[in-house]
Parts: sequence; C-alpha cells; structure tokens
Amino acid sequence: TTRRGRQRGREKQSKRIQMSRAFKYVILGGGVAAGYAALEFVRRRGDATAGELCIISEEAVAPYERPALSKGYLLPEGGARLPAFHTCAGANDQLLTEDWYKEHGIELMLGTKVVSADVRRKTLLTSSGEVISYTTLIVATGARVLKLEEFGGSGSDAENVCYLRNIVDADKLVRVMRSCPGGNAIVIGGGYIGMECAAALVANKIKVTIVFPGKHCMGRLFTPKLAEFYENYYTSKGVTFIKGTAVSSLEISSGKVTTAILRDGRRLPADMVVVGIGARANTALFEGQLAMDKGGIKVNGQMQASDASVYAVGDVAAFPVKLFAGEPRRFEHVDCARRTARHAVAAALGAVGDIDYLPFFYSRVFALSWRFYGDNAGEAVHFGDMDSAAASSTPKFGAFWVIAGRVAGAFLEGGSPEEYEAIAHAVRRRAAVPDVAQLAREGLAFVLRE
Ligand code: FAD
Ligand code: NAD
Ligand code: ISD
Repeated sequence: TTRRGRQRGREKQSKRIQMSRAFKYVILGGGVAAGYAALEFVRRRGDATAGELCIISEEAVAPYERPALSKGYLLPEGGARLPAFHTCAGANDQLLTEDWYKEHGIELMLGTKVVSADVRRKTLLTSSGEVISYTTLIVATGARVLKLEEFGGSGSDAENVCYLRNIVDADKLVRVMRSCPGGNAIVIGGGYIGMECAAALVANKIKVTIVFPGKHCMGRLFTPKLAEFYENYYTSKGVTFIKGTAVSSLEISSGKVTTAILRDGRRLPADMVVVGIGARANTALFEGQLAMDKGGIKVNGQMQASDASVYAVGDVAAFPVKLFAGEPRRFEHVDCARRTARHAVAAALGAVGDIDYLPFFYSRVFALSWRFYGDNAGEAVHFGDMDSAAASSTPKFGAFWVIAGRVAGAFLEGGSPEEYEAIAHAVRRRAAVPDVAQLAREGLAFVLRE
C-alpha cells in the first residue's frame, strides 16, 4: 500500500472510532418489549439509568402499543393516534413519550437500523455507519411480516396492497381504505391480522372477502367449533369467507391491484388488498452466533441467550415455560413481550428467579372480545350456548383444553374481569377435571366455584 493509501486507512479508522459509542445496556429494537424494558430499567435504577441505556430502533417513533394498529388506529372516526398509545399505555401504566426518554437520559436512536451484530466483540453496526458497543444487549427485534413473494406470489409493492406490522403500514392502510369507500377489499389470510383488519374494514364500510387455505379461521388457536361462531358472526356483518384455497395472483393496472385470481380460476374484483399471512421472528443478525429454537433466539429462564451478555425478549425469544414442564416456547403476543422484557431487565440488573409465564392472548373485533390462557393442546371441551350466542348481543361461551385430567388451556368470549381471572387461575393451577362431561355442562361455573 502507498503512503497515501495508509493515510486514508488511518483517516477512515479514526472516523470509525469517532463514530463509535459505548453503553452499558443496549436494547436492540424499539417496539413493545423495548418500551416496557426501558420503564423497568428506570423503575429499578432510577437516575442511575441516565447515560447507561441506549435503544436502537428502525422505526421513526418511540415505542408504542402495536396492538392498537389493527384496532383503535383503524376506526373510521376518532382513531387512536400517537402520542396516546406509546408504551406503556396498554398496561394502564406510564405513557413514555420521546420526552420521557430524554428526561431519563436514555439515548433513543430512532430511524436507525442495525445491519450487523458481533456478539464476540459486543458491537452493533448501524445503517449510518456507527458502531455501538455494549456490555449487555437486550434483543427485542420482534417479527416481520411474511410477504406474498415468499409463497411464490407477487404484487406486494402495488399502491393498494397493505401489510400491517408498524405505524407506516397502518398509515398506508388508513389512506388506502379512505380512497375506496364502499369498495371491495380482499383480505388474504384468516389469522389475527386478517380477522382484526376485516372487522375494521367493515367498520369503514368496505365490502370484505377473506381468502385463506385452511379449513377455518384462526387455525393456530381456534377449534373448528369456536371458528364457526366467529365466521357466522362475520358473515352476519356482510363478510364473505373463501376457505381451502389461495389467491394465486393479483392483476395489476397502473400500479394498483384490480382483481384477485384464485387457484380455481375465480376472479374477485379488488379495490384494495390486505395481506396477513404470518410473521417470522427477526433473528437474522444473530444466526450462527447464538443458539436458536422455535424460530427464535433460545434463552434460559432469565431470558439470557447462549452468550451470557445477550438477553432476548418478546416475539424473538424462545424461553422455557414452567407450566409446560419447561418446554421452550415462543409467543407472538403483547403480554409476553411486556413480561419477558421486564423479566430480562430484572435479571440483567441482579438475581431474579426464572420466569414463570402464563401464556395469555386476546383479541377484540366488532363488539366481541376474547381471552385465552395456557396451551390449546389436548381434548377441547366447549361450554356455553354457542348457537344462540350468535343471536345474543353479549355472547358468552368458550372452551377448556384438558390434558391428562387437568385444565391446560382456556378460552372465553365475553367474560367479566372475574371470569377471566377464574379461567386464568384454573390454567395456572392446572385444575383437576375428574369428569369432562361435567366440565362441559358446568362451563364457567366449574372454575368460578374454586
Ligand atoms: P415489536 O413490537 O415488533 O418491535 C420490534 C422492534 O424492533 C420494531 O421497532 C422494529 O422496527 C425493531 N427492529 C427490528 N429489527 C431491527 C434492526 N435490525 N435494527 C433496528 N430496529 C429493529 N398481540 C396481542 O396479544 N394482542 C393483540 O391484540 C395484538 N395485536 C397486534 C396487532 C398488530 C397489527 C400486530 C402487528 C401485532 C399484534 N400483536 C398483538 C402482537 C404484538 O404486538 C407483538 O407480539 C409485540 O409487538 C411483540 O413485541 P416485540 O417488542 O417483541 O416486537
Ligand atoms: P397468523 O399466523 O395468525 O395467520 C396467518 C394466516 O394466513 C392463517 O390464516 C394462514 O392460514 C394464512 N396463510 C398462510 N399462508 C398463506 C398463503 N400463502 N396465502 C393465504 N393465506 C395464507 O399471522 P398474521 O395474522 O399475519 O399475524 C401476524 C403476527 O401478528 C403474528 O405474530 C400474530 O400473533 C400477530 N398479531 C396478533 C394479534 C393478537 O394477538 N390479537 C393481532 C394481530 C397480529
Ligand atoms: O394492548 C393494547 C391494545 O389492545 C390496544 O388497543 O394497547 C392498545 C391500547 O390499549 C393502548 O392505548
């Protein structure tokens, strides 16, 4: 190398050094888990947090309650808007605006993507070329949407095709929805996003057809019988279900989808398309560096990864669930993000016991609202009158899942706080079920007695 080459190398090196910063704690990701982790740091360390903690987020805004995006954010009028749903509003806790992070000396690096991570050196490289080093890293990178292209489809870039993961997606969805009042929406996927967005589209007076390959909606959680109730309810609101098939292609004209073509050749007119075909945990930065499991980063009961300086929380973490005999599980639900985040911070700051997590998922659509606790494995025992429930304005019904004579999971639509508490408690203590027929007959009364 020439002298000039060496000089340039030194300049580059010193620029790099200038662009390096070190923090004791770094949270990678700025979603739900990051917000709850930050609050936990401040609660536990008070002013000592100042200057020690950095959050790096690809998103342009401070951590917010992602669930609001498919619910309050999509209301036709008076929709939820930031700053009202920053974390930790969803847990009725403190609202952490950007100012809150400033006030507590927490470095919030927004609009900054981490492009590579070096676990051995304890460094992260950002899209702006900055090197951030850490003593302890909390990975909270969440999950990304699966794209049609990953299943051999196309059309994701069309002006009226919407995904929903972040606030930029939600703004596009609102824009597109408002551009076609009274129009036709094709919803691809009958999971959480498909069902919640379909309800929001109906509220916005858009005609909805949901298409998915499965036999019934919410295939990861619902039994066929539970699904039947919700499908009937949606149908009564004007939604059409096309099940057991898929959209094979989207016809595009002037940058917009005009028609969805099904595998069997059927052509559905489309003014807009919403795609909700699943998510993948954002693990790529750590593949080959940390142990993986269940599509996520494998952690122990302290939320600590195979490298002791790294913790993983939220959607990206596969952790042992005591209630399931320590089996590692990964959940893509907000309660898990909140609790694992708090637990990781407690663990990183000192000794805590291993996490003892009761899985909890929920959804709210139309005037309906359900909660689920535990595991949907084993024999499903339905309760409540699900047929007349459809006619009721306040339906109440559900299911227990029973494994080896004990309650393993419980689902309840339309419960009161006391009833939800009772089913959660039954799952938590794995209530004995001497007679499944009695459980079906008694339903909620069975757990309320305890
Ligand atoms: P996220 O909240 O997704 O946050 C991940 C963050 O990491 C994002 O800010 C992302 O930009 C950032 N990031 C990723 N990679 C990088 C990188 N390389 N560099 C910098 N930043 C990066 N769950 C429920 O239980 N109930 C609900 O009603 C519900 N509704 C939902 C509605 C929607 C529309 C969605 C998308 C999810 C919903 N969920 C719901 C799931 C719940 O929101 C997630 O489980 C939760 O957000 C997970 O939190 P997290 O912090 O792990 O990930
Ligand atoms: P999902 O896994 O819940 O549902 C995916 C749906 O897409 C299923 O109906 C599946 O049959 C269908 N599907 C799969 N491949 C398909 C294909 N090629 N063509 C058509 N359909 C296909 O995922 P989602 O609804 O996209 O949700 C994404 C993430 O957001 C998940 O992590 C979910 O947990 C989370 N989320 C949770 C909630 C909640 O807990 N209330 C609400 C919204 C989103
Ligand atoms: O958990 C949630 C949820 O379901 C929402 O809609 O948080 C949001 C809002 O309650 C936050 O304000």
